[in-house]
Amino acid sequence: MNMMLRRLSRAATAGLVAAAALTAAAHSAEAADTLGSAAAGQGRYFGTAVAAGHLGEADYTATLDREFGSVTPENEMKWDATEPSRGTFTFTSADRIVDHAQSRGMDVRGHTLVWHSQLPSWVGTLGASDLRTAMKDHISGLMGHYKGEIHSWDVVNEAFQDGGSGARRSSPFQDKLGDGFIEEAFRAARAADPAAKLCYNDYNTDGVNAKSTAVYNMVKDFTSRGVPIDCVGFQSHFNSNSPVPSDYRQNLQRFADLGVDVQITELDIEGSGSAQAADYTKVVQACLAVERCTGMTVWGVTDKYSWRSGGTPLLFDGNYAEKPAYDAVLSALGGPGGPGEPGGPGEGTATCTATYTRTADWDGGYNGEVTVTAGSEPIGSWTATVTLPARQSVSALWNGTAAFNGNVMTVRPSWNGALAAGTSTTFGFTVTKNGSDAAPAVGACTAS
Ligand code: G2I
Repeated sequence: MNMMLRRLSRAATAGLVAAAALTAAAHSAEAADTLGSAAAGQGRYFGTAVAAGHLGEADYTATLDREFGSVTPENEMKWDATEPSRGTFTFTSADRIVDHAQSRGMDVRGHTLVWHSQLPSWVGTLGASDLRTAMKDHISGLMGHYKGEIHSWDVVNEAFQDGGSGARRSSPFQDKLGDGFIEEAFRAARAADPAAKLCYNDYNTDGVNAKSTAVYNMVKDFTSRGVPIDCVGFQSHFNSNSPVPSDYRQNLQRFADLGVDVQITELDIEGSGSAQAADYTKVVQACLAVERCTGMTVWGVTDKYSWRSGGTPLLFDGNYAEKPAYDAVLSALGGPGGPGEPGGPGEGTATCTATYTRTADWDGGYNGEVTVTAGSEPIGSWTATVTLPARQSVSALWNGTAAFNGNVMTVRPSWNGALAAGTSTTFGFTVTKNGSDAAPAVGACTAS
């Protein structure tokens, strides 16, 4: 309620109070037939990056307003856009986006306060003491202007290097203030807007790797010492060089287990057709499988304005037509065309097969692996049964979740439910033999 009151107080100056209140109510009453409303039905937000310069384009704005529940200014809140010279703040473009969002009942993510890129040159000329003051002034100036109006802020963006070192990236902040600049930024951010969730945001941290582990260790240190941090943003810019990692969900979960929210902040996946759709489904399913994954943002409305436009990585094509990836996301969010829904997988045509192999064997046990392959239709999810011989028991299972009924193990996917036509995934398990070396029987695979 406080947030609503503060939000309306800035909107009131633009004469938007009534419109904001009315459309917010209308928004929440919508059926789950858009990305935003379907995600809301799962307790998540579904957002997009927005560029102020496109808001005058009718198709752009119609698509934005219809589909999305949250917006992130793509460039308009960055340091070069908001404080081009020291102490002089300009909010015109960012205000356009925030006012538009509020008038349609959408929430706003703030991106980004402290980043080595899109940094005006004056920042790099400052000595350490001045730089510290300028960083805190930037945080309080920008966050203060939108106090109570931003659900989550990317306080620090991309502060870690790629590669295996786990080191911090060189920047004026890192080079002059040392590792502590991140903590100082988060403390200043909490003071500037206590209602906003404070996020650390980065890329190539989507799977478990050296970079994400370095971020993980920082977040763990922050939470153990009471440094204010509420969320971690996973940019999730994917393509063939950087595919959706197989341990995406596990990585989100390990951060969530530290006691912070996780958000998918800049999602785009280069590609087209059913392969792109299947990748999007994996991402949505991963978020939905992690209770503290509070929402997803795609990095733009239409392929034609994407920073990677050549890779057609978004949900709407250049004519604002819904792509297969759009249908897949809506379906994964439980909207029309979802598993078992009219037109969705499981309506009657989707099939899968399951085949078993013993992959390791030792005196007291063995490892089994089941390969699940989709038939000629894409599937949203699958179920496979494994019947164990008498005396055997399962001591571990991976890439699936199991329910037991006597010696029958029913396995459903963990992150790997969505399969494009003809493609496969595997799950594995370790069995304790208890004196029986017989093979388990794998029953029929059911697709949905
Ligand atoms: O690079 C993709 C994203 C990676 N994570 C942080 C995000 O903030 C970043 O977004 C992109 C924007 O999508 C681009 O639109 O950040 C780029 C800059 O680092 C943005 O590109 C810039 C161009 O480089 C400028 O020439 C242009 O003036 O967009 C500016 C505004 O259109």
